[in-house]
Amino acid sequence: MKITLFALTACCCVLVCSAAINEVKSGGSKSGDPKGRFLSLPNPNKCASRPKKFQFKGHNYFYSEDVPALAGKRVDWLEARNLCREYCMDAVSLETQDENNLIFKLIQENDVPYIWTSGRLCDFDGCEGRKDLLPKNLNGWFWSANREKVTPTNRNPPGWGYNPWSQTGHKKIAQPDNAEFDINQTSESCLSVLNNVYNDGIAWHDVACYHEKPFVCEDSDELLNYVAATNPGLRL
Ligand SMILES: [Ca+2]
Repeated sequence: MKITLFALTACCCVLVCSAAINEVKSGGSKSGDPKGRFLSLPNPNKCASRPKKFQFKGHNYFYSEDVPALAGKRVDWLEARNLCREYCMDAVSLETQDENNLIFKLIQENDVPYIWTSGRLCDFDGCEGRKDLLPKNLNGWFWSANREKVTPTNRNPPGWGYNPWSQTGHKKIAQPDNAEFDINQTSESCLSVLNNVYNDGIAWHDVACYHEKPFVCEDSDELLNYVAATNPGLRL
């Protein structure tokens, strides 16, 4: 069974294993993952019993602290994705204002300090030469769970009444500001929602991917379809 996985730059249709590995090989080695790790494959039994803490538009979600197996875990960005992916989910992608509001509400009501999302800066192998991604701080962001582009960071996304990126941060300028690069040359390539860390309310920030945070997982259509097709009769 084949499913489709797109690198942001190249459209390829290959077996899920090799696609997942290729994606991380291209995205991993020079993308702030010095450990050279790969994306995890889904575990069919975990997919079937995945936590379904809340739903939105046909997708299930959970906050890692609400799941006994994950409570207390603070992990880097790739590990957050991988822990979600074992459940046929991925770190959350916030493509619409309604979905973003839902996650902001979860953060507010549970006094969550910050979470990882699937948001990623396309600054790894395969991203160079893409004029449409320049300048990177405005046009280089995408949701890695589904490769959908993020609206240019200095604009309200279409249909939104606000810009979800914080207008301040470490350098007292609008996000993304790649602030850590000035401190230790580590790029802020991953998208976190922070809860009032800079007295700025709940808002998006670019953050270096090695920081350890809790996370929100969201159903991955791609992984659910793959596991459904390769495990006939499994109830997902
Ligand atoms: Ca930042």
